Amino acid sequence: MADPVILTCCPVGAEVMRDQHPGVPYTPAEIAQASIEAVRAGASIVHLHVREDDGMPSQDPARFQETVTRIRSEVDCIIQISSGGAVTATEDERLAPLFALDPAPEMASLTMGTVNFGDEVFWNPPSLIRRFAIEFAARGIMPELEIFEPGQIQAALRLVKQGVLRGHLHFDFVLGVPGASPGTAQALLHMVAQLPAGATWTVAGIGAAELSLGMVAIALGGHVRCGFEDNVYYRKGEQALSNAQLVERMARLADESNRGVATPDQARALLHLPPRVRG
Ligand code: KMH
Ligand code: ZN
Repeated sequence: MADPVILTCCPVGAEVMRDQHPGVPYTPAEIAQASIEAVRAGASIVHLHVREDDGMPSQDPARFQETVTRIRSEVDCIIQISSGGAVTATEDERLAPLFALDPAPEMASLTMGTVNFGDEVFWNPPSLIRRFAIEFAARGIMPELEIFEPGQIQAALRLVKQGVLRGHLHFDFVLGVPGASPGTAQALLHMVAQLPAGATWTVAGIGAAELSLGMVAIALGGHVRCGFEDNVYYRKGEQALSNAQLVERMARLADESNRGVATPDQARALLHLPPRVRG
């Protein structure tokens, strides 16, 4: 039987605002509550961004700390801090929560290259990636290698060859960002085919691709990310009730496909993380 599906919930990103969905969580309490509900619905990883109270994107370590502490007080899950932040964040701002969080998080995202991001540019030159990878390793933080374009897989494999990235490799294919790789099965298959043996992967489809690529990933043996960072719709024209509702649907699909969902400890084992609870 195939491995259980690791569901990641991304309850809020840096872009989607309340004018697009009134339930987008902004405060640490709101983001923590959405995360807790998502974990109870089957997510074993929470990919975390924070906002200011007015919804502006933030990398404020204190807001991350409060959010993580609130989540930890209710549920066990793997916390994955965003080191991507918003396109406007500086390198130091993006790293700040990783330096400050106590204990260090188990995971953080690490994007493997610069990519067009709608009308913006998400800036990730090789020097930034290398610096982030070294800082992660120094703190025992496992990177989720975020891939927006196929060449970024080669950038990751180059860092493996150079010894900068070590240990188990876990990729996240973010597909369907306007102006970047499309949210299609063909794009996903093209990327999965380039992974080295033993690597694990997740797909984060943007908008309607969250559901379609989630189903493809479940069928292929991959893992799935869903949540308001990527998509606020349950179906065309109908907003999702909550992040948890999106996770619940993916958990049902994983069950129907005879894979089921991974518990946090099963996810740790599949990702070669130590079997322990940290921040
Ligand atoms: N908000 C995007 C510019 C990540 O979390 O690492 C970057 C992003 C990636 O969301
Ligand atoms: Zn993110």
